[in-house]
Amino acid sequence: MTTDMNGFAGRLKRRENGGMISGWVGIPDPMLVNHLAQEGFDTIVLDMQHGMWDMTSAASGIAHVRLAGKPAIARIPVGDFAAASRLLDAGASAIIAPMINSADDARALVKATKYPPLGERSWGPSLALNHFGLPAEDYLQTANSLTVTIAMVETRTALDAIDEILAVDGIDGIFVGPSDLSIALSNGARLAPDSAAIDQALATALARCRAHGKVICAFGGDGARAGEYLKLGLDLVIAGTETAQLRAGARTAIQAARKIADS
Ligand code: 3PY
Ligand code: MG
Repeated sequence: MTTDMNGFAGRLKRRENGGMISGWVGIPDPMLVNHLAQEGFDTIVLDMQHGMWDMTSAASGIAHVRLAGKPAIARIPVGDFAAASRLLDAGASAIIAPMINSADDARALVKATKYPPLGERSWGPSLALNHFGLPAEDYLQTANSLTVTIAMVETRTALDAIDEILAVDGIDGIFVGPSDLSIALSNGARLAPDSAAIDQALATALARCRAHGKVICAFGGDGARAGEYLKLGLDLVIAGTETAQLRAGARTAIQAARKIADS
């Protein structure tokens, strides 16, 4: 299957086909993401915050996602805006930045991910030119709209500042992290990503994103949760991690084998 990889940002913003479903991979193996990208995912996120990707493996992972005809997204470690810029240079179509709690955080993110006049991204998109198939001048003129900058909202502070974060020029949207948000909203008492408190926060975040004309994404622990998010109107959702999907697939195969053997 091939998609228009360079059209990713436009398709995301238009919410084509009722929203996107993305893979989510923490195991730093480019071949693994290439396999996963053969499935019906619209894109794959390489998670550098809690996953084990380093810059070299991530650059290779981005190439292997694109080799499967899909655009790649990278989630950077907290506050590592220099990594955001390098990942865009390596050909990432979007950056997800965790723990963006204020307009100042959002501006720092934009500074690293958008060329002037929006930011101060430094020039050097060596692999991105190859992957996007664009001459340097065309990449310079279009990169700010071809790539997507997404701020994670996953604390009480961020939720309170959501309008200020969304108002920052160059922030294309937000990504709700329901695990951290549930911990924050309960003052550390609960890990409850599927709770009513999170549903309420998601509804608020969705309304604010729509008011600002920006995209909203969220992490879903499994396919059912991802489906609920899409039904709610989110633009890009995660349907669980690669490890959860791998282990669920193994469990299903073992159960199927035992069921027939024991019948
Ligand atoms: C969260 O739920 O806190 C996330 O960061 C998603 O991985
Ligand atoms: Mg988080």
